[in-house]
Amino acid sequence: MPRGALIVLEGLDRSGKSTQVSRLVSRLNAAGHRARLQKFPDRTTPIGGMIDAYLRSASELDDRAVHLLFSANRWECHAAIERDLAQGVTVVVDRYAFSGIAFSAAKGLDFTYCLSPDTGLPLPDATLYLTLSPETASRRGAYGAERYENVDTQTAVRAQFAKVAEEVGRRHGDARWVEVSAEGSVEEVERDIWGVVEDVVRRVGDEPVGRLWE
Ligand code: NYM
Ligand code: MG
Repeated sequence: MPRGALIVLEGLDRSGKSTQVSRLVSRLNAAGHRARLQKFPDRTTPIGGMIDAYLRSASELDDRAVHLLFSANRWECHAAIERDLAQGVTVVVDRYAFSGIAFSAAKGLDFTYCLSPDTGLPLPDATLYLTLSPETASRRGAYGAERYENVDTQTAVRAQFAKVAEEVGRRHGDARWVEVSAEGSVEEVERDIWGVVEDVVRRVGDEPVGRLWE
């Protein structure tokens, strides 16, 4: 049986990821692929609950401690992801290790340190990075009330995402990281994402799943 594809959407807050991941899952299922959504952080687990409290500023945590919790939250889900991929289900992921690196490195944690706890996770077949200019972001209205949802942090995170893109290209090849402009309408962005994903899903069926940063 051909395996499913691991497709990640990344981007700054308000880049439209949540809208696009749910449209992508629907479209894949409508096209006859089995697909499901996985969101990180997954706030439904006990570790996710600690992350949620931190993001809502209901708790304070050391920067390294919370970095490791975000990674642990991915590790507690990896077996289910790998099982689904093996059974032919495409897993569409809303944020992954790349957000983990970008947000923690933006706080000043060492870039190489930030990479290491996610080493060995299933490697996405494609990561679609939704790009948004600061001007468009500000036109989309006020940020939410969570930690990191402010212009200064988002600017620093954008710079770290550029480093992450380079690192993915260097370690895993440029084809694994695809920039998609999120400036257009929901339908335009959806069409651009579909143009990439359709090919990936068809192509990876008999390739083994790679390992992140290995
Ligand atoms: N975030 C997300 C991190 O800082 N590290 C991570 O590993 C992940 C997956 O959590 N501002 C941050 C980015 C977001 C915040 O995510 C909550 P969302 O997608 O807004 O629920
Ligand atoms: Mg958010």
